[in-house]
Amino acid sequence: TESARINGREVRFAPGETVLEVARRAGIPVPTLCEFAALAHRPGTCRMCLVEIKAPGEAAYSLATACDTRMTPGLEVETRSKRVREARKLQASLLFADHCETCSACARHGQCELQDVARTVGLDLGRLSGRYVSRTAEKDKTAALVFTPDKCIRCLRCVEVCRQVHGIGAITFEGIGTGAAVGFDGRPWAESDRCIQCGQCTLVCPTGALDVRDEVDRALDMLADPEIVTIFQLAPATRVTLPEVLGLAPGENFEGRMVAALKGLGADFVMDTRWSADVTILEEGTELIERLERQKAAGTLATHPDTMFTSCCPGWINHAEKSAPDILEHVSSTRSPQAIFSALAKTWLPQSLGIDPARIRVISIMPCTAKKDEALRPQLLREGEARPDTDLVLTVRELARLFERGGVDAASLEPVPFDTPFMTQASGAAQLFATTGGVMEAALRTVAALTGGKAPANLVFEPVRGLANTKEATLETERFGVLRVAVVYGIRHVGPLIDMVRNGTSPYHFIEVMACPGGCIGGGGTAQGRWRTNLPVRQQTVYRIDEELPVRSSHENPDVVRLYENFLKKPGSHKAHELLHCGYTD
Ligand code: HC1
Ligand code: SF4
Repeated sequence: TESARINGREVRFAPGETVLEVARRAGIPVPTLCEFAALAHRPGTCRMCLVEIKAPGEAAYSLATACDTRMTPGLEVETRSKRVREARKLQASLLFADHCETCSACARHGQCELQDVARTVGLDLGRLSGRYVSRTAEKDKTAALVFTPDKCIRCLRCVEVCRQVHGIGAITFEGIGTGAAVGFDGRPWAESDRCIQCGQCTLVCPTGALDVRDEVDRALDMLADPEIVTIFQLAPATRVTLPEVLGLAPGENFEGRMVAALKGLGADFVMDTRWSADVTILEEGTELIERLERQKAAGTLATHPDTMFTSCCPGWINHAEKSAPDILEHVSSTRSPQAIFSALAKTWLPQSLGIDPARIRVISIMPCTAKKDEALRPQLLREGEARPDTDLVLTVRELARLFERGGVDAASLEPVPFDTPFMTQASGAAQLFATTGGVMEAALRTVAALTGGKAPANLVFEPVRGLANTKEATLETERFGVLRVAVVYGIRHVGPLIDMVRNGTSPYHFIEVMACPGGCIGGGGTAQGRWRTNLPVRQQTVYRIDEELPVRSSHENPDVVRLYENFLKKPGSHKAHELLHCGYTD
């Protein structure tokens, strides 16, 4: 290593390291905005990380950006001189001069990186205040997301996350001069032929420029209406991702407190999407076994598997429809657990409890932005119904706002169990849905049981666990021989698998695809400003909940067995197809 000095203190560094990296390691703060270490992103557009540098032999210090200036032997760096402080202040005021002045109405207010930097440098708006000319007053909205151009500081983190995670490049840099901002190929966002609505961009955006569409007031309206029966469903990943949104450490299962808080706000029923995840496994597992039977009969089972993809991630479905419609015939027709829950909450539940279905509103709480988009799919509309089965989807971030606006402090409440007896009991397998590999592990448990397969004694399928982008496993079965499966997240990593299926070389019988890093625990509706950092803890919490549940496999969930006995007859039945399956747009 070499040596240099920051603020007169000796620091060691390896060749190639930047001034910013060395300063950070030494615990010396340097404000940044556009830089994003987890994406190795340092476009140098915000100029907030200004420092003074002086190389050996130079007479005077000069200003430089720490993020893209390499440390060199003997370099003298000053991070807090008057000149540095004034330069940063000026830089921050220039950013604010080009930013709409509506902080108090912004969802990021109080948690905005631009505000944080302003406070750090001691921003003084001075003569630049009040002169902002709006780029466009229009917000660009989709069913799930909102882009406010006036809040874009051109850091390009969103462009990078879309490229690196999905390889899609749905977000582009557009316009020139003060009119420049990110955009969507020059079209309205809703018309993008690439964006999958996963919301990863909203997790890395430092300001409120890219965010989820806020529908909290719709939920409050429903809760306040005495004519309406509100039924909440809580997705598997919500209970492990809410703590961070509330500013707490991850690692705890918050479901009991979520139930308590929603009950406190007047929810009529609080139920569990994990229950319908178990139903999903029965439907999807049956579909898979039927496919395998056909291949067995045709003699292609081992040589040319007819690969089936999972269908519960709407980000993945949006991608398949937009960019690979020819493989839709390989996508399971089973609806997602969200959609299955809602279909049954509007049919089986009211029939069993004697409630008028027209009074019911299903509000689903999701870690996901794309679920808002999924809820509006025309393929999910029951015949003769004008209203979608899922009436409203709130992300975990909106749930925290619902608690705030409703005046409940979820963290301080005593946990309360879900409402019984309907649609709440869940297996450990259903909890696993929250993480990459979880849908597959849940399916393997049930498929093994139904086909004479060799499942591990503890039911833990290690090869599909963990946070690798692509995983593979095999299952030996009596009925079908060896089944090969793959698990992938990040649309970028599904490309090679799609190609194999297309050209007939896929060795896999079943492939799980989730769009977001780590699966839903990394969903676009979870905590901002913590991109990928806490995925291992969130995932371990999911595994722990699975182990603690008395029933570990979907087909052994007594509440699901009852559903089939009393209503659907058997998985894959006519009624099950009508309510729990769907087609796609190609
Ligand atoms: Fe997911 Fe799913 S696991 S898609 O990630 O299949 O959002 O949590 O609810 O529907 O169950 C999300 C999570 C969620 C569905 C289930
Ligand atoms: Fe939504 Fe989960 Fe898919 Fe992300 S991985 S788009 S959170 S369903």
